[in-house]
Order: sequence, then C-alpha cells, then structure tokens
Amino acid sequence: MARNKIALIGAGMIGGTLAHLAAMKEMGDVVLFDIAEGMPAGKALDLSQAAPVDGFDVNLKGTSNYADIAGADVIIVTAGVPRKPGMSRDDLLGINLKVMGAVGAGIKQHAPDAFVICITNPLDAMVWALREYSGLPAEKVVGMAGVLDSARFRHFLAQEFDVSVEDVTAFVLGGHGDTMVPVLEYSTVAGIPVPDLIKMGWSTQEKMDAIVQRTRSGGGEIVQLLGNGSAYYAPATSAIMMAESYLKDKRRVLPAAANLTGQYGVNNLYVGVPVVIGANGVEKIVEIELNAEAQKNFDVSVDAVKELLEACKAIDSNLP
Ligand code: A3D
Repeated sequence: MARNKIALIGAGMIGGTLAHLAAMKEMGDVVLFDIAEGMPAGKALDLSQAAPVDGFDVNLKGTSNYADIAGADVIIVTAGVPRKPGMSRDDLLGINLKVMGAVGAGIKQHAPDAFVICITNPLDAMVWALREYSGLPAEKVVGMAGVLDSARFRHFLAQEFDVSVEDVTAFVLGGHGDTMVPVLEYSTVAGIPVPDLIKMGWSTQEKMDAIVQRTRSGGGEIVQLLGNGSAYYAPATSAIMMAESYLKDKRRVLPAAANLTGQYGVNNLYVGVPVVIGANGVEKIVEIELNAEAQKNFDVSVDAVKELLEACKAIDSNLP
C-alpha cells in the first residue's frame, strides 16, 4: 500500500512545525512547498536527519514547484504573511487574498482530489476564497481555527479548575477573531457543564468572563509576546488532528470553518461550527440550538465574516 502524501503549502513557522509533527506521527510522505527558494528544501533535509534518531520512515521533500504536490491526500495551507504586533488579522486580507489565488490554482491543477485545510488568516475569508479559487467541492476545503480556539479555552479552563486538560471540553463557535463565540453551557469538566461548576463553587462568572475574553484575544497575546510573528505550535497541532481525522476516517467532531448552506440561518459563508470529519471530508455540520446570547454573538461574528468577504470581492471582482 502506498504511503499517504501530505503537502504543506507555506513552509514557514507553522509549515515547518506541521512537517515535524506529520513526520513524527508517520502520517505519510511530506512535501514542503514555499515560494522562498531553498528554505523548504533546507527544512526537509533538516527533518530528514532527525528521522534516524527518532525512527520515522517518511520521505520529506522541499520544493517551489507545484507539480510536486501531485497526488497529495491532504494539503495544509499556511502560505501568506502572519500578523505583526498591532496588525489585526484583517490587515492581512489584501496580501493573503492574492496568495490564495496562486495556491488555489496550484491545487486545482495538481491535486484536485486532496482534502484541504486552510490556516492562513483572516481565516474565514481566506478559506472561502481558497475554495472559490481551487474549485474543489466545499466538503473538501475546511478552515482550521476552532480546534485551536477551543484548545486555548480548554487550557485556561483547566488552569482555573486545576484539573487535567484532558477532562476539559470546550465549545467555540463563529468566526476566528475577536468575535469568536466561546459557549460556556457546552463546555464541561468530565461532562459537568461550566455553569454547574460555577454553582458548585469551583469558579465565578467573573472569572469565566475573563477567560472567555482571554480566549478571544488568545492569538494577539502570543503575537505581542513573540514580537515577530504569530503562534505556530498549537495551530500546527490542531491542523494535524483534523488531517488525522480525515486520513483515518475517525469521524471526529471538531469545530472548524465550514461552508454553511442554510445551517444556523447562514448561506454560502465559511464560519466556525462543529463538524464531523471523516473519509469524505466534512461529512456533517452539527447544528445546535443556541441560547439568545450565543445567537446574538454568533450573528455579530457572521456579520464580521460577511464584511471580510465584501472586502475580498472589492479587491477581486471575479469572486462571486
Ligand atoms: P510564516 O512563518 O511567515 O510562513 C508563511 C510562509 O508562506 C512563508 O514561508 C512565506 O514564504 C510563504 N508564502 C508566502 N507567499 C506564498 C505563496 N504565494 N506560495 C507559497 N508560500 C508562500 O507564517 P506562519 O507559518 O507563522 O503563519 C502562516 C499563516 O497562518 C498566517 O497567515 C497566520 O496569520 C496564520 N495563522 C492562523 C491561525 C489560525 O488559527 C487560523 C493561527 C496562527 C497563524
């Protein structure tokens, strides 16, 4: 049986981390693609030299030629520029939209059967544009944000409750950005919803509100600390989880930016919702009933995504 093939478009901080994780997990052979000459080959060679030490048998190749992604089962896109301190995700829009045009054309020509996970920001707009430019079916193009946002939420909740992160589940909806909607009612410790834990005296509503706010600005906090670039370990880990669910047909239920076709009252927009990821890509969109506050916050988030799409269309009139 042939090995799976994972193509990483963008071999920067997240791309390199993705390559390391994919190789260590022996998910398949790895192609690192970047427009920067030499760098992807350098990273591939460096990682190949870790293989004898760690004992993973995969081939790693760095390239600037789209033909090398042919036959990829999974493609993870991080191509573009990350945020610098003081920049919002939306500031990246103009630059990264052009990058999505080039990446979409490369995927369309060389790997139209792949499952594509987009990470490039502003996420909800870029994944939508990538789907348009690539022409792939919507269930095969998905955006990574929710797994990361809910991981941040879980980390903060586990710290507050002083329990294992493994026993904390967290629920985050909406666009990736300051308008994301962490939902406390659906976030639990070993199945006990957070509002019940507050009643049990484990924490207070004020502390939970502060955690929700810290989750919303979790990416910005890291951008400030790093001083040059944005988070990459947790974003890469999150995308790898989504790729594994597809490759192993695990049917994990994960929050991801998916193309909505009427669910949550939204049409033709990529927004973060719980989805089932299996061998056919996004196999199901989970539609839950939201309470009035979550619905209000979700609507604000959807409006923010709509604004981004309008900005994309103003830049490229070929977009629908
Ligand atoms: P960085 O280390 O700069 O890597 C980006 C790479 O893309 C660089 O190596 C560039 O050379 C390359 N690149 C630029 N243009 C092209 C092109 N046309 N084709 C191929 N490669 C190209 O950034 P990073 O890895 O830290 O972040 C990558 C993206 O992920 C950024 O847009 C971030 O904002 C975004 N990001 C998203 C999240 C989410 O949760 C959605 C989290 C963290 C970062």
